Order: sequence, then structure tokens, then C-alpha cells
Amino acid sequence: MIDFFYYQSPNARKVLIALEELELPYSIRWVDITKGDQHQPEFRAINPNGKVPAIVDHDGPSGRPMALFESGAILEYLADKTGRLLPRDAALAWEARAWVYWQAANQGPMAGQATHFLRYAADRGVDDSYARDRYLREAARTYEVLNTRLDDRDYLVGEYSIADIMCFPWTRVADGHGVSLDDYPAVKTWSERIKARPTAKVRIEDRRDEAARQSAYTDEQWEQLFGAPAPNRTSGPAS
Ligand SMILES: N[C@@H](CCC(=O)N[C@@H](CS)C(=O)NCC(=O)O)C(=O)O
Repeated sequence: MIDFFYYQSPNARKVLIALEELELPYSIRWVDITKGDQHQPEFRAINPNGKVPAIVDHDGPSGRPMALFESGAILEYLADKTGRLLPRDAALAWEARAWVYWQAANQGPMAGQATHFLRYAADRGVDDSYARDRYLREAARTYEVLNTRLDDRDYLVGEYSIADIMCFPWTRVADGHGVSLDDYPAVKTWSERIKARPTAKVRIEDRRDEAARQSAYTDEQWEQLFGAPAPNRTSGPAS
């Protein structure tokens, strides 16, 4: 059994899709990152970086329990554990890993920061246009990279792999980081292809409260999530 430390987010969704695809038994452990669960010592012992996703596999290497964090490492571990979701061809498997690392170092962080300035900061009336535009540009650039790669193939390394699972969830929330999939037709077709898989449709009970669902965090939620006092809502949500 795998304990899966989860919150409703694209990074946690990668692991959810992989667990479903691999038919591995798991139990959801809800980590409310708007209430500060990620900063508790019990969770820090599992992920010193204090973020979801994380897992504890009670049947880890040599049959011993093992804790793991970072979505890319978790996907690679699950692929290794089951011998699935990585091409058998060694060169292709390395290409898949390169896309996994690319996502964690590029698409994820840029889309995350773009969302911060476009949605969360804007909700507080903060308009830092230089930072916002920089992250929007970089987020858009990652879609250009994906679009070029997917122009002549159905999946990132030809067959469905952890590389696709890593990149897919962010494309489902693209409008949040200022990207329209209509501008990236190969990404759109690929994203719809993955969305059609039953394992990509799985739904976990959404335990977020209304403020978190709307990305209009309370002062307390903001401070837990972003580690700084919330800016005053001086002028209300920016349009
Ligand atoms: N590179 C990490 C990113 C994880 C991440 O940013 N998780 C966010 C949710 S999407 C989180 O837990 N945020 C809580 C916090 O920063 O306090 C991964 O891919 O696992």
C-alpha cells in the first residue's frame, strides 16, 4: 500500500494519474496546504521541502517502507517499481526522463509563477507587470517547446510514458497561467488524447474551501501558502 500525500493541484495530479494507470493500491492522505499541514514536522519528515505530492511506499525497496517527494522522482520510482510507463529502449527511456526533468525545471515553475502574478497577486490588487509579463512569456515559451516536440508524434517519446503524465496536468489549467491551448494545436490534440484515458479522469473528493477553490485566499491561507504576510486588498480584484 502507498500513502499518497495529496492536495488538489496539478503537481499532485501527476502522481494520481500514474497510480491509477499502474493500478497500484493507494490511500489518500489529504495535506491542506492552505492550513499549513505541509509545515508540520510529521510531513517535513516525508518531504523536507514541505510541498505536495509525496508518498510513503510501505513495500519499498527490499520490502522496507520508503518516503519520496518531488513528482518527477515519484513517477520515475513508480515506473521502475512496475516496469511500466518508460520505454524498453534505453535511449528512449532517457529521453522520457529528460522530459520529466524538463517539466519540473521549466513548465511547472514558470506556469506556477505566472499563475501567482496573474491570479493570486492580482486578487490582492498587486500589479507587478514586469514580473508578471516575464513569467507569462516564459510559461508560453514552454508551450512552444511542447508544441514543436508534439508536432510529429502522438506522445512525447512516441509511446505514452511518465513524460506525458508529468506535463499533462498543467495543460488542463493553462488559462490560469495565461495560455490558450488554441495557440498550440499539437499540445491541444495531445492533451485531449490523454484526457480521454479513463485513468486521467479520476476524481478525488475536493476538500478545499470556497476561498481556495476561487484562488481568492484569506490572509491566513495566503501566509501559509506563500510564506509572507498577504498584501492588503486595497483596490479589490484586478481585472
Ligand atoms: N517540484 C515540485 C513542486 C511541488 C509544489 O509546488 N507543490 C505545491 C502544490 S502544486 C505545494 O505543495 N505548495 C505548498 C507550499 O508551497 O507551501 C513537484 O513537482 O513535486
